[in-house]
This record gives sequence, C-alpha cells and structure tokens, in this order.
Amino acid sequence: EHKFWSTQPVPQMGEGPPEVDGYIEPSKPLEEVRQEPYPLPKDFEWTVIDVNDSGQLAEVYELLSLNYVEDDDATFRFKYSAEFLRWALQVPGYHKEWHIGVRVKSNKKLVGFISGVPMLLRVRKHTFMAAEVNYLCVHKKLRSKRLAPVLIKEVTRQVHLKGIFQAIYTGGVVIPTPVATTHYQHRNLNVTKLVDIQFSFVPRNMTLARMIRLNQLPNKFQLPGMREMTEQDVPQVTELYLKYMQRYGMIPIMDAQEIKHQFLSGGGKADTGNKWRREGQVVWAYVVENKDTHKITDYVSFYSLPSTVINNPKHGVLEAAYLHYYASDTAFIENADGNGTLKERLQGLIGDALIAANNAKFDVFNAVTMMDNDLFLKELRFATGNGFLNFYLYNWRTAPLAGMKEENGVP
Ligand code: YNC
Ligand code: MG
Repeated sequence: EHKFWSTQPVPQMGEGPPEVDGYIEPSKPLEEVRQEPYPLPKDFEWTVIDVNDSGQLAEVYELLSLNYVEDDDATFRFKYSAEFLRWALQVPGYHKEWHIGVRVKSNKKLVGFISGVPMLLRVRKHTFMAAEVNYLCVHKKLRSKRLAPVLIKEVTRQVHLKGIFQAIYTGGVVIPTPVATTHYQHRNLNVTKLVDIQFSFVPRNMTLARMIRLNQLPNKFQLPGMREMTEQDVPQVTELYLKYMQRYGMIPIMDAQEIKHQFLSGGGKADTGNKWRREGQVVWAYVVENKDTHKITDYVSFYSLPSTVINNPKHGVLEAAYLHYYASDTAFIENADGNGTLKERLQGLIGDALIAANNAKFDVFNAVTMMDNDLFLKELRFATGNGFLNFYLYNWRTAPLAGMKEENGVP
C-alpha cells in the first residue's frame, strides 16, 4: 500500500497502541549517519536555501504560492508570505542545512522544497529534541514521480546529522499513522466576501443580512486589561505558557527566547494606516494584565496565513487569521466549578482575539479542534469546515492523543 511509509520508522496502520512509549529505531552515532546526499533523478540537484537571502526566500515563496496545499475542490491555495516563511524557518537555533531545495540542473529553477526546524518536544512524560518538518512541496508538473520520498529522506539525513532522531509533522493526508486528528473550524468575519468567494454559504432559513448581523463584533476589547503584548511581558508569558501547557499530552517546550520569537517577531514595523495591523505583520499577540497586581493572567495570539482564491474575478486573496497559542491562569483556580470558569474566560479571551482580527481586516478566523478549543468554538460561532489536520510523529510510539488533551496533565 504505502511503498515508502512502510519502510519508515513510524507506527504502521493497525498496530494498536504501544505498551510503553518510546522510539522505534535507536539513535545512531554520527559516523553511522549517511554522509552523502541521496541521489536525485539526473536532471535535478540539491540546494540549501539561505532564508536570509531575499532572492532565495522569494523563490520559496513563489514555489509555494503556486504549488502548495489546496483544498479538495481546488478553490483555495495557501499563500504563505515571505515574511511568514522567514519567521517560521528562522526559529532560535535553526539549522540552515534543514532548508532544502531541489533545482532543475539546466536552468536552476526551484521545483521542490522541504524544511525542518528544531524544537524541544514533550510527548506525555518524555521530552526530547525533534525536528518540526513542514512546507514539503513538489512543483505541479513533477508530481507522482516519487520525488517526495527523496526529499523526506534527505531532510531526515540532515536532521540525523545534527544528532536528532525524532520529528513531528502535520498534514491533510492520511498516512501511517496519525497520533492525533483535528478538524478545521472557521469563524466568519467578513461575511459578504466569504459568501462571494463561496467559502461560506447562506443556509436555508437565513438571509445574508441576518448572517452579517449574527457575526457582527464590537470594535473594542471586552476583557478588562486586554492589551497588545510587549517585550516586557516575555518572562511572565513564558511562565504562564509552561504552566498552562501541562494540560496537554504533546507540546513544544519553549524558553523565553522562543516565546519572544513565536509571539513578537515576524514582519515589519511600518504603519499601514490601520492601528490593528503593521506592514507585513505575521503574528498578533495580546495579554491581559491585572490592573492591581500587574500580573499577566492570560494571553492569546494568532497569525496571518492568506490563501489565493483560485479563479475568482472579484477577490484574489482570502485573508485568514489562525489561532496560535493562548493560556489563562483561570485554569489553576482551585475549586473552579468544573471547567465553568475557564470556559467563560476563554470565551472572553478568544472573543477579544476575534475582535482584534476583525479590526485588522481579516476575512475569517480559523482554529482546529484541539487544546481547550471545545470550550469556546460553538459559543463564538465557529463552524466545522471540510479540512482535517492530522498530527504525526516520526520514530516515536505513543497511544493516540485526542486533541492533545486526553490526560489533562502529565502523569
Ligand atoms: C505528505 N503530505 O504517501 P507512500 S504537509 C508525507 N506527507 O508515499 P510522490 C506524503 N508523505 O504512500 P507527489 C505526503 N504527501 O507510497 C504524499 N506523501 O508510502 C507520500 N502537494 O510521493 C505518499 N504539501 O513524490 C507516497 O508524490 C509518496 O509528487 C508519493 O508529492 C507529494 O509539509 C507532495 O500537500 C506532498 O507538493 C510533495 O503532492 C506534493 O504528490 C505536493 O510520488 C501540495 O509521498 C503541497 C502539500 C504537504 C504539506 C508537510 C509535512 C510533510 C511531512 C513529511 C514527512 C516528514 C517525516 C519526518 C522527517 C524527519 C525525520 C527525522 C528525524
Ligand atoms: Mg514526485
């Protein structure tokens, strides 16, 4: 069935949950890692992409904007910005050798890409370095020629050369074997445009006017103390992040430098005339500061990932915001009535993120069914989309995680 994946150290379909968590194949000493690049078909050559070189970054941007992930009906295609790609690929401690391209030998055209970035990953009670692999892309004209397995093997080799033997990745496709499966959820902001581009539909028994009214948002934050995050907040946000994320079974462990990168970098600083959006801004982050104690009690962030609207005469781009990280110290209040208090709090917090995204002129706000999102998705008018997002681990066995949540805390 899976000519490539059946040869890889991943749980095979139908294996069932393991008795104990652990690796599938042991780590190798450096001298046992293959030293030469894997062979490519004769017309192609490997290239290391230098993300600091705006010309090379533009080549990756162009390859992805024309050939990356589309929805099932080929109506929308992800259009990651160059600023986004730089942000995603240049995390603290990144390795330039993990930004791998394939060029046509004759004209040097970039036709393939795959990347990894390092992260400290906790899966249940084990914590280890892993590569987060993403942006696998082969030009449309070169599909089904088994280039993808070569790209995957080459990034694996480069990861091994740094002494790392585990990886995490996501995809819409189902391959052996998801550790978690989540569904996309969409919250309409610009209803008229979403209906125009057939992203959303006016249901029976509903009018466009009523749909617009139901999705209307205030333009001011509702939670007292909500404000944009600044660099001074990084230590407190880091602390809250680590504490809150103990709720889940699979998370990146981040230090202050990584938190700063995830929440406060990406894009330029220049004015756009809209105080809710800076020029080329990639990520938005807000905190709630307690007026009396000046403690940060909550934070929420989202990032910009537009999609090309394929073949629409009126609109070329769908401006989508994606929910990133959030936390609330309400989760630690003792004797809270079940999740009642947290539920209300998250509705307020994510509700304010919707307000920020709407003011920043996003058309839609997306999330997936994981973390504590089930506490607010319905109430905030998110609707289930067609897409899935499956999570995968390479060379690690663990029982499936329902939305990363399962245990609610580390055993
Ligand atoms: C996929 N998305 O099953 P079998 S997500 C993994 N992830 O192998 P060919 C995939 N594997 O089943 P094509 C995959 N898609 O025979 C396909 N495959 O064992 C497998 N699309 O290769 C597939 N980007 O070259 C099959 O297929 C084999 O020409 C077939 O190329 C595939 O970034 C692709 O969706 C995806 O650009 C490049 O369709 C192409 O179709 C394309 O004949 C649009 O390949 C863009 C798109 C994928 C987005 C992503 C995460 C990638 C993770 C890769 C796995 C990483 C493993 C960990 C490595 C480090 C380990 C350490 C340590
Ligand atoms: Mg191919």
